[in-house]
Amino acid sequence: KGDFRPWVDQDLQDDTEVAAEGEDDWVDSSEVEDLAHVPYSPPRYPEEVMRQRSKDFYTLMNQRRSVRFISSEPVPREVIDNVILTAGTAPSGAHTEPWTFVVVSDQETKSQIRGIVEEEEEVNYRQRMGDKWVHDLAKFRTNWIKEYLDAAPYLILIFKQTHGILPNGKKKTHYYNEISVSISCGILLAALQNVGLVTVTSTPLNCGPQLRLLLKRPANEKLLLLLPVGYPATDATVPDLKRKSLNDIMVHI
Ligand code: IYR
Repeated sequence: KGDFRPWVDQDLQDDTEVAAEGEDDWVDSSEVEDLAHVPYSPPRYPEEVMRQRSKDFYTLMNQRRSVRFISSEPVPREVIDNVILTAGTAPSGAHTEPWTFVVVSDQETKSQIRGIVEEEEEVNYRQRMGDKWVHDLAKFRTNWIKEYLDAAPYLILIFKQTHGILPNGKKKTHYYNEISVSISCGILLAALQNVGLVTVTSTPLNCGPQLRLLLKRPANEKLLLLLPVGYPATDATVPDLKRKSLNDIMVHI
């Protein structure tokens, strides 16, 4: 399998299907409690306001770019807390909230993360990715040297929890954990854009297990994404990419 889809990290293998019946260390449905349903009325905007808000949000999000040159200038901790609270508002399978956001500001830990990622990425670029993949990335001028990993004031490592573990030790199925955490990552990116911070969605191939151990996370957590977060460096550049037009991304039936 790894031969055909080298960009799918072995370590990310989902174990939702492992949660089959018959194993008594998993919670069973007889233990489910009742839940009240309460009225819900979010704000409703007049059409003109909707039109304006849809444009304004698009304008904001269309300015988002993956930035690989991040300033070491400090960022208020409260802002990071709030963007992570925002990410945690994502919908999740059976409301299991199967995410862990590890925020790293400790300089020594950031350097250790950089060491692990650069060592693996060198092997990725030289061997695992293969000529075609490396060729497809050439125009982005990326390589295995990742200065942003110890320059950025914060690294946010997003782990998906393949299952939950209850106080009584029983395992809880985390349905759709990967798409749930992926959605929360999208919301996190929007929240960062909203406060004028930048990041790059890095997915360090083959680094998951080592980073999980470094950060002392349990075995049911798998690294999905690593986001270096900060202000853009004053001399930051980005590739001059264009986005597809509406007609190229939407079909209306
Ligand atoms: N993970 C590597 C390689 C890489 C892969 C893709 I697909 C990109 O869009 C960009 C980079 C790296 O971070 O350099």
